[in-house]
Amino acid sequence: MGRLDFHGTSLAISALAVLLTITGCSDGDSAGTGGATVTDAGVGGQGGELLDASSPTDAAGGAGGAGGSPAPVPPIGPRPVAPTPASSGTIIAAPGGSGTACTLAEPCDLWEAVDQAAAGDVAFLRGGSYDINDQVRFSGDGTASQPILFESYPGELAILDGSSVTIGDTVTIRITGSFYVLRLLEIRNMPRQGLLIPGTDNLLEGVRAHHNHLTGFQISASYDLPYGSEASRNILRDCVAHDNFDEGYVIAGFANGGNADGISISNGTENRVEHCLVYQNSDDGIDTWRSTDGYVGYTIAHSHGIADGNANGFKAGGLEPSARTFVEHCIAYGNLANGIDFNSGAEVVFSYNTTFQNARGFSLGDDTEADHNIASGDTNGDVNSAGIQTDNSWQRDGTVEFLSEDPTSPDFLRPTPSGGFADIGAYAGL
Ligand SMILES: [Ca+2]
Ligand SMILES: [Ca+2]
Repeated sequence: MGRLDFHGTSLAISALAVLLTITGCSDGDSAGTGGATVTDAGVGGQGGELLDASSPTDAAGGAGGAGGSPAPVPPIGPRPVAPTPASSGTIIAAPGGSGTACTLAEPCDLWEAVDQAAAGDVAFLRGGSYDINDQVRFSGDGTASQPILFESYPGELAILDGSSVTIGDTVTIRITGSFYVLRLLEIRNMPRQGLLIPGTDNLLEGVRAHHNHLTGFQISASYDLPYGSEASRNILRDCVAHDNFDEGYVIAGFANGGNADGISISNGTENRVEHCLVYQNSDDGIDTWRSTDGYVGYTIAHSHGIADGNANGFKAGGLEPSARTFVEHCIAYGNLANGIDFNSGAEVVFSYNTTFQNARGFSLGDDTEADHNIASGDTNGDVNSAGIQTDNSWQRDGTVEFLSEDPTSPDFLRPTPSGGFADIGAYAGL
């Protein structure tokens, strides 16, 4: 089965355009394509050149289109992420960097910057593509007040690209340490996961992972209990994961599409996904598998399911001890299986979400709580007959009408004000 092209990817591109508009750079793959296949044409060819701010031109959705007025901040999905001021930089790396000075005049390479960065450092990566042909290990420890920050140099875009490594190779980018902050970076074409996070208390903001050969962002360490000392309390905020896929490979750990999610929280506790966008990954959008007390909010998942992928938008649990995943103000549409699925997680809560045109809207277990959700146009029905269901759209009279069913519209899946459903679903109160 090919990629599901559900209304194209213009909503995603629109959100990304907002992101890039604010950061003042464009990676060149959003402009004018409009289709399902995002090819990154042009980025590689630019080598180490600085990416230029002149063409955040996609304009999908028309937000901020003509007069240069700022695009409205979307209440759900990625929001603009403001760059850290250049004057804060303490370490500078560049694609062609060398030596150990790590200054603007003499930038070092990525690995030297990673080695040198300690609590309180601000490491800027100059724009361009970094060939990730060796392990990258963020293994230090920052603190809550003095994190270790890595970010694209203001106005530029640093791309960590694994395409020179054979698919299935074990070269990875990992955060094994704690209190790292990674902002405004792009990670693509890695031979397995885009970014692995076995560490704790890290923050990703405005990071984009795509076309990696397993999951885009995976928080994962061991399944040993009690959870908390690894793979815990990490936050992904305003991040995008798309077109991560593992179909067609016969390699241990790959599953012909079935193991590449947008964001996986495989174990650990109290991890959070906020205001993210995931689409066209081969397995699920967001999968909290065997984690506990996870939070997923204000996030969009669409068009999942390629080859043998499970094809859920949000999968809120899995094997024991998975429990208490909380999903609120999220939108799932165009996924080939369930929009939002408890997947045998214990004590899962789905509150104020909207599903649209998935196979089924919601899949609940006996102890799942589902309240104030909207399901519409899901071909196999709104919900199964299980769980604790309170004031959801299917429990009300009438039919949900939306202001728009066009993903490029800012009113996509927002209920009509007087239709009797505006007080529930993902947009309630927003
Ligand atoms: Ca799977
Ligand atoms: Ca999965």
